[in-house]
Amino acid sequence: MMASRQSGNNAQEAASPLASPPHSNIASIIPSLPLETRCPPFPLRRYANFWVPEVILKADLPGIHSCFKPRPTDVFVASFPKSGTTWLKALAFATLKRSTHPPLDGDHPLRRCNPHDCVRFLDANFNQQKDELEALPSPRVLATHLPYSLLPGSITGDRERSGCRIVYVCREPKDALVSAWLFTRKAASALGADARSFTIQEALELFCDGRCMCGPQWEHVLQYWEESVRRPDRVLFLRYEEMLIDPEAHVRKLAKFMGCGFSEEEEEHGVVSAIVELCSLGKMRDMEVNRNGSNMLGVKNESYFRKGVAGDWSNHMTPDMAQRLDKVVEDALQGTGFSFTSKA
Ligand code: PAP
Repeated sequence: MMASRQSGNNAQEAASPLASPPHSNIASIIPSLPLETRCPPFPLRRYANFWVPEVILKADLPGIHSCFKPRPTDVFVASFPKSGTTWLKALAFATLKRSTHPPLDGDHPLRRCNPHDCVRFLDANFNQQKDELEALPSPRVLATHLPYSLLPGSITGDRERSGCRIVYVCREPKDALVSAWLFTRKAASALGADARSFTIQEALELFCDGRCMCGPQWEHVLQYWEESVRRPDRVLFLRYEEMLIDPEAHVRKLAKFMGCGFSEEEEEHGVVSAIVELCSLGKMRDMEVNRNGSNMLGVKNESYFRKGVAGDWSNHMTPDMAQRLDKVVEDALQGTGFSFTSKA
């Protein structure tokens, strides 16, 4: 297993003392951090080896580190963007809350709200929503796109003995890139950027360089994977492609991990398949709230539900482009024990 490798392409940036945690006083060092403005919709800064939206570094990260009070019962859905977050949010919420909200309930929150409204991102407007998060009843399901190394010790358990439970979903890099590129082109204007002319070639170059939201993607994945190997009782590592093949097995695994495994009676009553059905792409996409609603930033809920398959990259990338990214990822993962194609 790897320990503290340098990531990205600029060793000088990585070695800068300004670019390492701990995360106190981040706001004052932001102007000195490397800046990337070519990756819509947000300007990114390179901090502690990851390219993070400036807005998160300015407000959300300091807020989370100083004010967020995790509970031992909290479950975090963690992911690199466009890796299956929306689906995992829905599955985790439906599974953990099934005693108060049975999946067949016609008034289930997931039939009224988009999964991103049922399970909030900690790193999206944290300071504005912290009281709301505090008011949520336990057990809470929350979410983050932050790299593991940027989470406070109170969540990861470095400072307190138990820490929270984290469920991570990983996706094959080419599919994550294509999904992000298409989403950005569609949703960027709501986020204050015009990405209509953002080509897949540009997106690929930036992605290969790690210059995308919370990139490098493989480093993001690797951190959580390593932690899942080190502390399997605290970090569950799932793969989007495997979830697609057998969603029911993953829901059972998820429930067990969250400490709420299914009883024989629930199994007999088909609760697992009801959860899978409720959270399926087809069902979610057809719900009124997801067809016509939008989030507080103005991004349409429908943008979160596209094809939901493995291998769609081949419809948008040439074999040469795919080879380029595969090689970057293969080189970066050498000696780590992790692979996107096989169960490590
Ligand atoms: P986010 O990072 O903005 O939250 P995220 O949910 O991680 O996005 O990724 C979106 C992808 O998950 C989309 O993939 P695609 O672009 O390749 O199609 C989306 O279609 C897929 N997705 C959303 N909901 C589901 C679901 N219920 N089942 C399977 N895949 C889903």
